[in-house]
Amino acid sequence: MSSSRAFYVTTPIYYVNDRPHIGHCFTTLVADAVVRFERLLRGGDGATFFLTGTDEHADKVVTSALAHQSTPQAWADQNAAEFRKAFAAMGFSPDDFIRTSEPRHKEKVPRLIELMIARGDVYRGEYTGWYDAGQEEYLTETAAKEASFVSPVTGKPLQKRTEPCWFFRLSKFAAPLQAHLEAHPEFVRPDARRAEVLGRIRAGLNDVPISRPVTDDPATQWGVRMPGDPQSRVYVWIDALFNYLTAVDTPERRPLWPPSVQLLGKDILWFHAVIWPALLMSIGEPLPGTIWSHGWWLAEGRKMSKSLGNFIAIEQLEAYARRYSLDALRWYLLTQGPLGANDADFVHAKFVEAFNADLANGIGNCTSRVGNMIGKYFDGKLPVDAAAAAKASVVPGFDWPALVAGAVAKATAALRACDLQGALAPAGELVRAVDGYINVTQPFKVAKLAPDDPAKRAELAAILANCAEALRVAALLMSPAMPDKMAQVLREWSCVPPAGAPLAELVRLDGSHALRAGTAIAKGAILFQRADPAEPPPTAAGATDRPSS
Ligand code: ME8
Repeated sequence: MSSSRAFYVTTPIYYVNDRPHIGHCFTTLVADAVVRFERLLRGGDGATFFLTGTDEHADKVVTSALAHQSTPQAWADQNAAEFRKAFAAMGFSPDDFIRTSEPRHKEKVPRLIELMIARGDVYRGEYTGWYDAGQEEYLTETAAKEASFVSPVTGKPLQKRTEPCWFFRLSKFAAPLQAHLEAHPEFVRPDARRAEVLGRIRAGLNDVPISRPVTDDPATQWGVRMPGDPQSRVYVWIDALFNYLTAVDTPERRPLWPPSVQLLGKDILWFHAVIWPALLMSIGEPLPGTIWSHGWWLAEGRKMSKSLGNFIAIEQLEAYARRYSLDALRWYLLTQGPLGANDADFVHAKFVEAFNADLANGIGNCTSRVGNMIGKYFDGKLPVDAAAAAKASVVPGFDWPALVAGAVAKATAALRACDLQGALAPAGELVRAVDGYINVTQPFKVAKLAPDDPAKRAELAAILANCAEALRVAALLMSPAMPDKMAQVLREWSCVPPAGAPLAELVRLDGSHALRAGTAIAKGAILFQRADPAEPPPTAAGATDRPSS
């Protein structure tokens, strides 16, 4: 993630045949936290832009619409609204939500394809292959054979089909793609995925079909027509990938291009790490900085699927948010989720464990301890400048300016390396250091001597100011994951950062944002109440049989 230019992050655009579930919310949450972190780092210095949206021209949208006595557009409207609602409930802050059925997108796709035709990269031919109707994807002869001619995803038989078709000359881009991946290790994250993609590119790339025929079947009439060929429509994947470009193809937004980070699940890595950059090379556009592909959320150890009916639905996430707070849910998903190459299981016991350890007994308990002591011993006012306290109270092992600067540097470096869990971890380390410091310095004992001893009173003041300042920075570093709860702490401690100040400025001890003597530190409401591990998982009260595919 480069810091010099605008920061543009995208999520996949989601199919609207179905309603949102944990997977869709997770990728979008990661994007939300990453962009909030970038805003924090940059302050007002340089724009950030966060795009999400829906992919609407899939055949399965038509099938699903017809099954519900609806039209594709009405069905897409209804489900796109469900995605917007779910994303609002998760506290996401996208700058735009693109739908591929919108004119701003539909009108641009044929122009981009015309450009590829003019370059000789798109040509007419005939395609015979094994079609996976559920996935709307052709499998190569080898892949179909390996899968025993049934869909590896749905288990339904593959269909052998021959159809007139437009092809994209993907083979032409094998060498430049390979060179790009070799020269830019950051282009595909994590590394295991990059190795996978490189291996496949080195084995050679075939040209790929990018159109589907239009027939009397209503399912084939939904979608964007190939330019100059009303009998063909653009394959939904090509239509969908272009959304990242069409959304910012306006004079004001053009400087955002290309995306800094594109987030997606491992299921669609091939389209994003191979087809997408090849399309961009063909139309002469610069490539995105990083394609970041995460693993799967599993439910009780199993892949979530329609046939198993074990999707963790938005209603269940909402039940967790109601019971433990939205920020606790965000924290769990982000810190225990499948951000790297591995999958992660959604397990209630693990949720409660992380909730108690990191939140109730962690940042929650620590801010309340420090707030209470400042309340009790100093009338709720910080007794001394944090900068002076750092010099006054030198305890072996607790060099606060170094600990705080180290946490900020570690978080920043991790974020730049697309390691969000690494970026969130240093805040927790700071909280643990504050707990350790309280154990060593024992402010409650110092307080007993303070009334008669000015030196002890100064010591107590310095201890508490050091704690408060470290926790202020911890709250800032946790705020991309938990915007509401951390804003609550910063409000109660009268240190809400001014808009536009970059993190480096906010955390400088000798700067104007460090805590000052006299700052009101309210005891505040309990942030996270410890949870009983024996309590059953919250249930989606009032979950009804809402329309789905
Ligand atoms: O593929 N765990 O849309 P889609 C984690 N429209 N993430 C998951 C997940 C899980 N179990 N299940 C889904 C499409 N996801 C296309 C994309 S982009 C130009 C077109 C997330 O609705 C993950 O990000 O099937 C995955 O890549 C995406 O949802 C697939 O969403």
